Amino acid sequence: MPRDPLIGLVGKPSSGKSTTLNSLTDASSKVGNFPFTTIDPQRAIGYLQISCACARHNVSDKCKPNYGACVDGRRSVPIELLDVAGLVPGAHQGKGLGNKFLDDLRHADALVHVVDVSGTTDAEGKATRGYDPSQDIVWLRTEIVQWILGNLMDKWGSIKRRHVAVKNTAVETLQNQFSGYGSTTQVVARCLDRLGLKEPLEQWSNETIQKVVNAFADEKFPTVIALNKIDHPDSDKNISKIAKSHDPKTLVLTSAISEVFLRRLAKQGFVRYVEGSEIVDTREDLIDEGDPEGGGLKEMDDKLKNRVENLKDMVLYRFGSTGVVQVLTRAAELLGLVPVFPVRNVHSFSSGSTGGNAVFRDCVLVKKGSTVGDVYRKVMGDAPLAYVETAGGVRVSEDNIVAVGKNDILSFKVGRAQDP
Ligand SMILES: Nc1nc2c(ncn2[C@@H]2O[C@H](COP(=O)(O)OP(=O)(O)OP(=O)(O)O)[C@@H](O)[C@H]2O)c(=O)[nH]1
Ligand SMILES: [Mg+2]
Repeated sequence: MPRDPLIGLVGKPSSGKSTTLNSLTDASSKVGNFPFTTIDPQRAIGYLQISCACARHNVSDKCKPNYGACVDGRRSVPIELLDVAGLVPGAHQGKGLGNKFLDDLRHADALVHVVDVSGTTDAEGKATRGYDPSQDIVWLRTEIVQWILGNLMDKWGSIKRRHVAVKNTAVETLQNQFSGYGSTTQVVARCLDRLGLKEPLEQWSNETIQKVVNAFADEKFPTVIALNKIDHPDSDKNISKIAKSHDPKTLVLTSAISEVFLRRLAKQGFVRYVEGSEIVDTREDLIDEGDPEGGGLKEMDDKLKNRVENLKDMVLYRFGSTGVVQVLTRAAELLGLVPVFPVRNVHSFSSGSTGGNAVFRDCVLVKKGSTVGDVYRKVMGDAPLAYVETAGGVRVSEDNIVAVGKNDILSFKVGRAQDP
């Protein structure tokens, strides 16, 4: 059965992984229904913001998610996050938490590399000044590639012999080795296609094997680079340097500590804050705008007011937001996640008995290329399926691909008969 997507946060000690995780998981200032946040110290539920199907059907006023929240068509969908601590240069040789760290990674579908872009921590996470954070991007990637490569090369002799003896294809042989990383035949096939290798596997040079492992790392661990601590005055020059040499699609600028701070202030009733946005209103702001009650917000002392003003100037007005919400959006884009809305009734979008006339109670995230049948098995397990309908009462087949706006609202009719 297809698993739920999992996003792993990686990075050296003190880069801000746990702060980022906390900033994304404490969603208690929002309206809605949040039955869980932290599962254990390493795993937590974050909230991915998507456009909800309720918006395009003009039923946002009736949208009531079972999990997460939906405000005017912006929906927060739970997604699982993993804090993978203990990575330092040399981890693949057992330094730091070494292989234990790397084994945790196997379950991740995408990675967020949290980089301390202020340069105030060295490669081991110790306090310093003027460290070049672009080095972290290089060594972390190298660790992952070396880890996969090392595991493969340990056994390459016998892998080759078996490959020849049982006359497997290169895809079959590699998938046997990579299945432990949660790989699939399709992933391995895509890597080999992209490389267009001519020689048979048993003649691959070390250089070729390295190319294959690199391509596999790209496919299996698409990575968002979160340049964190942008609130620090040393960050600017490092950001410009990294921006010159990296694909902008993979970079997000973040201040995790600012997001944690703003969400806490909102929870305590000092500000109104739209998570992930640049909008922070204080009591005075709202009074100025003509609400004599100031939105019912509490008065802040001067020290707190200054901190909020500072944060606006250093982070929100300069960068547009604290960036952490975009981290998940970007990871979801790299993975091509598609939100699918299972409903009982494809005309009213309700869920039948539960929830009255509330619409779009459920939303599941599936990877791009998933079929209607994949979604069915994820939602309903192996119960027999009679037929499936999408919006407008149109029948769809199990083999149809789901995509945003297409076959993404589904009603599964359980039963044996193929025709009603
Ligand atoms: N200025 C600034 N400091 C931050 C930011 N995010 C985190 N920090 C600080 O950096 C330090 C390390 O943050 P953590 O979140 O504990 O780092 P970590 O990556 O989880 O570290 P390990 O658990 O040791 O691997 C803490 O003192 C945080 O307050 C940020 O956006 N800006
Ligand atoms: Mg931590």
